[in-house]
Amino acid sequence: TGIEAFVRGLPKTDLHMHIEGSIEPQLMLDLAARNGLKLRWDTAEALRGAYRFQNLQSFLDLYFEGCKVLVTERDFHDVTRAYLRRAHEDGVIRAELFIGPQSFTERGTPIEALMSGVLGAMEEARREHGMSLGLMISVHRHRTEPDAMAVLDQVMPWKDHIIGIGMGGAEVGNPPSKFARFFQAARDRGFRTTVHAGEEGPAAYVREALDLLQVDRIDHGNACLADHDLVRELAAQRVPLTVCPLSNLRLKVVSSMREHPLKALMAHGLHVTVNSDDPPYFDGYVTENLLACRDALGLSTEEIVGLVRNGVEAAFVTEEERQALL
Ligand code: ES4
Ligand code: ZN
Repeated sequence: TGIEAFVRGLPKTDLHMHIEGSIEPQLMLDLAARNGLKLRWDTAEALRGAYRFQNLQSFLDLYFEGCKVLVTERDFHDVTRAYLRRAHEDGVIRAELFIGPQSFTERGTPIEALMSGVLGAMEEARREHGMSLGLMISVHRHRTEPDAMAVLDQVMPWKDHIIGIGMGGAEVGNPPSKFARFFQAARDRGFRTTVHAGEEGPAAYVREALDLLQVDRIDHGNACLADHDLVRELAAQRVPLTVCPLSNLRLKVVSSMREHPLKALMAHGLHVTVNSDDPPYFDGYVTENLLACRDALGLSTEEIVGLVRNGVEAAFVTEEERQALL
């Protein structure tokens, strides 16, 4: 339709996506075969059919199972290349990619294989598609703070190829405060920071992210609406929220797209961006996320353009590069 082509054609950002959550089902089967691994599904349709979740944990269980197919440098290269090609076709001009090394290093994959594969594919996409790209290292909040510190140490040889540090994983019971020293260390080493907060967790976790971790962005952030003082501060400081509407739907953070708080967040003057999170698992890249919001919430063309522009403003780029993207 007209609006679909219009949204796909808009130069967009994807600031909240996980490389290991971007493996399309057929690629997962191909990588499993290549590595001599047996999956519980033998067709792409059967695997896609398993992408039905009750909550964040039920998703994480399947997602960490899927991570097992990423073993060699070539695997990390191929999955990153596939995402970037698809995002480029979707009209993404700037992507910031999370990878969580702990899922792979715990099984003996050397950090070098992971970093070389991902960074090599990113360099190719810059050259072939003209994309602007940044890599962010994400740690797991359901593991310990010393584990996170070890990741920070492991990736320091690639410091100049990493734009930021983030954190995901099982949110409830693992508040930002558990990682205060880790985020201080990340900031001391010159990284931008972001943290998943207020996805399943309460507004208090978003508050901790802002005050204790002093992050530059909040990933998700939906729950902030329960705390009016917090909303005021987030708006006044223009802290970007990387919202992922279809992720929220599929993980039952919202019961339907019509209940999604995107418009409420926008109405409070928050710096809202729309992102894909884990596209095949949640059945949508950035365009589908924007269109789902438009259909359910009645976004105007101006509101869609505003959300897309917010993404460019929230990107971890120099002012010079931001001007070039606008
Ligand atoms: C997540 Cl560790 C991780 N990866 C992908 N998506 C996520 N959502 C919350 N934590
Ligand atoms: Zn995420």
